[in-house]
Amino acid sequence: MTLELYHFDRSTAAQKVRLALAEKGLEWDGRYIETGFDKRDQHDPEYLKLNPRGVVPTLVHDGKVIRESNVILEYLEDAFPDHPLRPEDPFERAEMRLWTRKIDDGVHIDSRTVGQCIAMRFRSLEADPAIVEKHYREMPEIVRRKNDLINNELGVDSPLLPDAVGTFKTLFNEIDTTLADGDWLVANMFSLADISMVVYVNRLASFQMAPLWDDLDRLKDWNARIMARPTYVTAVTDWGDTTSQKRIELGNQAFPKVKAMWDAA
Ligand SMILES: N[C@@H](CCC(=O)N[C@@H](CS)C(=O)NCC(=O)O)C(=O)O
Repeated sequence: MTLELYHFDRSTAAQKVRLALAEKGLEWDGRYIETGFDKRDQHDPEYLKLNPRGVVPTLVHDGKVIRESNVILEYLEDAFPDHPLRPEDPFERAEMRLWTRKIDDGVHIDSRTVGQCIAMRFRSLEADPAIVEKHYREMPEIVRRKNDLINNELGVDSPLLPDAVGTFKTLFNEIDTTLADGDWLVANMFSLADISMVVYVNRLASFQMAPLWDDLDRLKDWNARIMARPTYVTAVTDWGDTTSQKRIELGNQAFPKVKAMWDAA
């Protein structure tokens, strides 16, 4: 049996899959996708055959290609039922899926907007404009391309940012409220719901935004519990991220404006 994962360090969508693989004790071979403007492996024609949207993760299980992180997570549950990360009960399973689908309903794209406006635009601003232009011309996903172009140009003044910040205020409050009923989001077990949400909390924290949710004690405790799991350390923390210093610097600069948006949301 072989499992190959196309991924990169700081990708939230890939972090979820690495975390599930670790929780399930599955061995996998990594295929690292370099997204720097000088490499752009995600737009390589060979990779686009596996993942036409030009994104990670992609899982290849014994030659079968599975895309979309939420689909991959459910596939792993179906193919490898040991160490379940999904409740048995149909109603609880439905509740779990209401959490995971939030990501595809907007959380992921809003996370990209927040990250791009606060910090990640620096990559485009510092690169050769001709290479950046080619990158966006070849980017298969139109929404991502359009949003990035606005966010790269305007940063924290992007008209897309206030709503994206509002998405996280609503989401993090919902997580905090739900945790009043137990340690985990669904069915008193660590599940795909927790895995799917926690990576976004830490994504925003990587941009120095954690003071925004300093009043959400249950969310903070839940986050700390997950980060203390040995699987989180190997699947997420140890992978680090090559842009962390820049994120800290630019995150601190952006904080007052983002806080004003959070307070107004
Ligand atoms: N809906 C997709 C989203 C995947 C996605 O956005 N991946 C990002 C990293 S988190 C990526 O590959 N970005 C590369 C790029 O935008 O060029 C999933 O859940 O698998």
